Amino acid sequence: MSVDIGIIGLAKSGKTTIFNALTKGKANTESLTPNIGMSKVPEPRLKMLADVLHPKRVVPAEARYIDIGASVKGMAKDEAISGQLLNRLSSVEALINVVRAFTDDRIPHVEGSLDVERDIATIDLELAFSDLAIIDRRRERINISLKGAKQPERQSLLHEQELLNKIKADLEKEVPIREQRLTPDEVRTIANYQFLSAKPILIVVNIGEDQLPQAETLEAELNSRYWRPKCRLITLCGKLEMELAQLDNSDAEGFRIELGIKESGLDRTIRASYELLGLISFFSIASDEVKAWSIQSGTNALKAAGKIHSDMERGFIRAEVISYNDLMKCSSLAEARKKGLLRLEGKSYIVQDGDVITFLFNI
Ligand SMILES: Nc1nc2c(ncn2[C@@H]2O[C@H](COP(=O)(O)OP(=O)(O)OP(=O)(O)O)[C@@H](O)[C@H]2O)c(=O)[nH]1
Ligand SMILES: [Mg+2]
Repeated sequence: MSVDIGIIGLAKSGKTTIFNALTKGKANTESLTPNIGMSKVPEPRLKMLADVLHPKRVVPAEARYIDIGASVKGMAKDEAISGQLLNRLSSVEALINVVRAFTDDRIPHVEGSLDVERDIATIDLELAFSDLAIIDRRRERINISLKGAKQPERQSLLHEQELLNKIKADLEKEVPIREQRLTPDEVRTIANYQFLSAKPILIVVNIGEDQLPQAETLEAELNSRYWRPKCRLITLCGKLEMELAQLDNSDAEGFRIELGIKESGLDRTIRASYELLGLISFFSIASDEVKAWSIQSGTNALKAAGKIHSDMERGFIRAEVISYNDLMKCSSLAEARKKGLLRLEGKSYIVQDGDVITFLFNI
């Protein structure tokens, strides 16, 4: 199971370019059809684990990127487009909003001028429009249902109506749902609607190659002005990252050092998305295979097993756990066992970042 991330933004902001950079893809930037691609989640600890455990196979976790192939601007106005886009976007776990900062006279900016903050606000407004349309439809249905409803259904409908009214009022004040203060109960009540403005969002400011020397300052400056809950902002040179993604790793690394880029666009994007989503990695070892998995921080061993296979969750007996750091102090798993570094944990054990786990289960 992968982490799904949707790429949105204004027209010609560099969505497909960034999609190609992230997935090492070669999608045609001229085409307006949606692109879906996978990328391996960079995890340097996997290689170190392979050196100690000598598995036959090492399998990284994966992220799936969906480039919707259209501007989300105006989508709320066109029901056909909005229906299609919504279908693609509603199930993703996070959004990447690609905002143009590069200058290129051959590619006119759709809004006539460069303005990062205006474009961020434009997209937020579109997401809010889309959510408002869903809320209005639901409110109508609630009104109809209320006519014949008896307790306790009536009570729960009224409760939902009140919550939707509150969310609507805040959306109309241009506060996206991700910034609204909702109780865990309220979050659960609206989870099924998969509101777009509720999703964590990573703003990728797409800079030109000429802006590379200022990339860090620009990122720090925008971040200080634009700090929001469930939101991160990074700068990235999409065009360059796309070109580097087509090279083999060592060549790309060489160019990066020359250009003074400390970390690849893919690494930075994934790291920021993981922070945004509160994801951590654990590693499973089974039948000569070491696999990396991404889970929400705070997940227990039972649910972590279920991420691998539903049988493992159903037949869960115990988890044999060692932290990555402890394992690195040994030359093999056998040595770690001899030293007593492996722990047996039950269903409710909270999996920690870097845990190396063998699940014991029966089916
Ligand atoms: N100079 C420069 N051009 C870029 C950069 N990033 C993207 N472009 C160019 O901008 C144009 C639009 O990029 P795309 O990646 O197709 O943008 P998009 O958001 O997918 O566009 P649509 O899908 O048509 O809305 C392409 O010609 C890219 O080559 C950049 O960092 N610098
Ligand atoms: Mg495109």
